[in-house]
Amino acid sequence: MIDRTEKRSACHFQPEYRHSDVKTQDFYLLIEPEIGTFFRQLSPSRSITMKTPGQDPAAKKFMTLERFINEQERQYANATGDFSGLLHDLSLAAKLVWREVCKAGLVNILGATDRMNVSGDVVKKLDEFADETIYKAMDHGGHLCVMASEENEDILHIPDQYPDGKYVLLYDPLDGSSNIDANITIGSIFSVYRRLSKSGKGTLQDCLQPGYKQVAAGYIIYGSSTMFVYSTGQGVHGFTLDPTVGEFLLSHENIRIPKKGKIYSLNEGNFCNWDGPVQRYIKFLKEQDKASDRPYSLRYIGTMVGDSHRTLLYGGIFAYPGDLNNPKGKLRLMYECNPIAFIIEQAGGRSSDGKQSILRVKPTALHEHTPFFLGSEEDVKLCEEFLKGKR
Ligand code: AHM
Ligand code: MG
Repeated sequence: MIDRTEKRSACHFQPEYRHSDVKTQDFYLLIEPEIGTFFRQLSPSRSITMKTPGQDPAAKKFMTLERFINEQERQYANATGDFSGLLHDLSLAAKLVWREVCKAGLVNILGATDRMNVSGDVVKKLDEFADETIYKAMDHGGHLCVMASEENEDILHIPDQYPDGKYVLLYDPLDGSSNIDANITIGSIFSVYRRLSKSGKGTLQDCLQPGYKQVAAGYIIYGSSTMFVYSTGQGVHGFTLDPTVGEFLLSHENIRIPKKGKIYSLNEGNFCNWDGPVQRYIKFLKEQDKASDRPYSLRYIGTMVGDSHRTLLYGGIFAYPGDLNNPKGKLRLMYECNPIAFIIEQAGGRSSDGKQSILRVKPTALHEHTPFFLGSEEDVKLCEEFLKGKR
């Protein structure tokens, strides 16, 4: 098991910019204007008047992510605020990663480090930054008892000095890492479960829960704009980051995926290695037939968050099937497929491993892979018929 407590000295929360400070009883809150967030700073000796940059009164009328989370919480009489606190921490983590993603072309964080992650991919520096940042943004809130990240082989414990909470967080810190150097959309993905163990440190079993048990899931997409899309099981909501005020603002309320689309999305370069049913399905999508709106268009970014986000909004199907080289495909059940499947199903779509909903798959290992099909209900159903040999 990995104990990351010792890494706290390298904490990224030390603010690099001090545009304004405000004094409270025995500590200062330093505002980080780029992400509109206050950080606690101990042992100050001077008192300075607060000047908050970018404070636009008009922005108050907008629904921020924070306000949305709080208003959702108020609907639950017994809510402790724990879950909302967890989501607030995640939105801060998102802004910290976003800030670095925006600077990726300017500072020396591009390029590969010389080590591989547990799936054998070369780890980019930005992946490491995102991985550590999310961990450090989430480790101290008292909401989580354990975490697991796609970049780390084993579960990640909460440092001893912080309380253990009742939730479990799994995350892919930076999905689509091979696209970083080309300035193409990338994303972060998260998945939240309630713990199974009673108390103390969380365990591997707390992490290995099927996707239908997720209490929340979502992703942050760093594209032409940055969005935070999430669901707590009550629909899917999207918030677009307004960088001038450092807030995610509600831009896509209650997203519903079209029942049927006209786009397919997968790495067709693997065609020769697919089995017959997958090949037949893709050939079918490319045939000419006006009645069924074929041929479909092909779109493929190679970042699952980006391809899934487009599928969520426009409909159609995204897939990463198994092939001769990788019978279970490339995508990871716990970090990539489950959270995205939760979002798509919440939006009225469908997910599948070819036989059943992704959310029903019983996990056996943290980093296991699975064939993955998701998208509009009609498209995924039809695909499943091909996969089951019915077409
Ligand atoms: P990553 O987590 O290392 O970025 O890899 C996952 C990515 C997915 O985002 C994407 O769907 C897939 O790999 C693309 O794979 P391929 O290059 O084989 O098409
Ligand atoms: Mg990934």
